[in-house]
Amino acid sequence: MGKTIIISNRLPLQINISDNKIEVTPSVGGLATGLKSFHQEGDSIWIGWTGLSSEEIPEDLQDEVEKKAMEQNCVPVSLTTDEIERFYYGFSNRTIWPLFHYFMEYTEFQPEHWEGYKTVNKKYCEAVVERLDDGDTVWVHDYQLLLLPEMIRKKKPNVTIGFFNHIPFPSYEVFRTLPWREEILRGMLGSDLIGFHTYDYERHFLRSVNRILRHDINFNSVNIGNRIVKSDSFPMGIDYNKFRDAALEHRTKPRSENTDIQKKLDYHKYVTRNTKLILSIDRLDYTKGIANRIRAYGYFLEKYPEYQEKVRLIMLAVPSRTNVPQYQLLKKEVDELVGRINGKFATVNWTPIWYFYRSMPFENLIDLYCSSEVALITPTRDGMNLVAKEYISTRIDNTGVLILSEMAGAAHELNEALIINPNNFEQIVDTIKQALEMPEEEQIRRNKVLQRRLKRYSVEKWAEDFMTNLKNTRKTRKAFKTI
Ligand code: ADQ
Repeated sequence: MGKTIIISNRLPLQINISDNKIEVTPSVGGLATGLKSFHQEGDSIWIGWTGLSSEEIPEDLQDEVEKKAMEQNCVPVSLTTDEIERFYYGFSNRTIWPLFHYFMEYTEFQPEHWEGYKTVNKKYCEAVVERLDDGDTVWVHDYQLLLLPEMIRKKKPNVTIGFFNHIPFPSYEVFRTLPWREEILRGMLGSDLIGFHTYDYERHFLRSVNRILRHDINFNSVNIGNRIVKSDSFPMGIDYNKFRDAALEHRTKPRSENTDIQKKLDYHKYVTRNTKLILSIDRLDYTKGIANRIRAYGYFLEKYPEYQEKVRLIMLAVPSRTNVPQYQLLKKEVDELVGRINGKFATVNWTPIWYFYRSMPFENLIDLYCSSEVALITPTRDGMNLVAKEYISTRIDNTGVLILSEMAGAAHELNEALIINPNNFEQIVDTIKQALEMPEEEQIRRNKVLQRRLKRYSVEKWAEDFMTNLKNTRKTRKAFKTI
């Protein structure tokens, strides 16, 4: 039994360098949590980028950064500013990201970005191969590393490789527009198992493989001649117990220990006679439908004026990919929309939208989940959407209403939420009203079912399920060889 090598664009840790001192702290993202059991308890290493360019790490500190990362079984891949520009901001976030989310008008096809993408995938490959022993299992993550499985396979033909795609896989008609479509598919097919959040993404992928590369597909297996590649859907869950326990603690702790945000929330609810809170949390990304959501909320206040001063939208947007022009434009649009709606409807006692453009500590996230009567999640496309799941898991008394876009992978599992089409303004507006007026018994009935499901298929279960299926492909491979 060999070790497991996990590879993702970013390592599950944060590195801060100040006054020539290095501080390494673990990050708490969903992926890091989900793979914790494999990574910390088992024999495994994690390979990825630290988030800092090689120019940002002083030369005399580079060995120490590596040493500190290794203490957490992490291996940093060093990237230059130019590589980050072409691989990360370029091909990953100006080609693959918009294309796979159906934003054709934002998709750039720049050969120099493609070259950068290949170069950096090769760098990751070298880092993996250097540490790879016979019998090891490799698990590659996400759209930044689509070429990596094939690169590793060429160097180590017998290794077991899994790949998980965290974003949608688009339909064949969209995917075929990519000039490097064959290379991308061949890159992915270097794996033994390819995982997607939903069955639809998997079908889109298999159809592209069949139409573009002409490989035979048998149910969920691709026959590529000398090997069989399997695909399947594994809807990623959340660390249910972590959110549940935090919400329980939030409920039982004395008021005097409340965070500043919680104190503010309580105060404003009191002053404005129990204003209901509608929560919106995302990275500031054009796929998340944030601008339309604000417009719909403004229209809601206009269409149902009886709700003015009775409701507030709390909008949390995490800065993201701020070097990419579309993200800068979106930031401007959101700032303006928030200003316009607050300017139009605000009263002395009431601001219709509270907008935070920053990341928040976990404790504050829990305050917001626990205090909001409604969560409004309206992406135009989203691989899964973990915020929807996190909101439901913190509703200890089972109240609360989730409004969720049918374009999020999570909508396939969370049918008891109020499912909307993010492009249907009237529907969003009327669903906000329906959510605010939903009887408590109905909220409880819906959320109980959702919570049972989230508890059962947690992120740990997701990781375990993927790894079990990946290891099973070894048997298939042996059987295939003996035919
Ligand atoms: P993301 O697009 O980043 O992930 P999402 O799944 O919603 O989207 O995860 C965001 C995470 O960030 C959540 O865990 C949330 O708690 C946290 N977060 C959001 N706002 C925050 C804030 N202001 N402060 C602190 N934390 C905040 C990609 C895909 C998704 C897919 C995931 C996992 O785009 O579709 O669900 O990967 O596969």
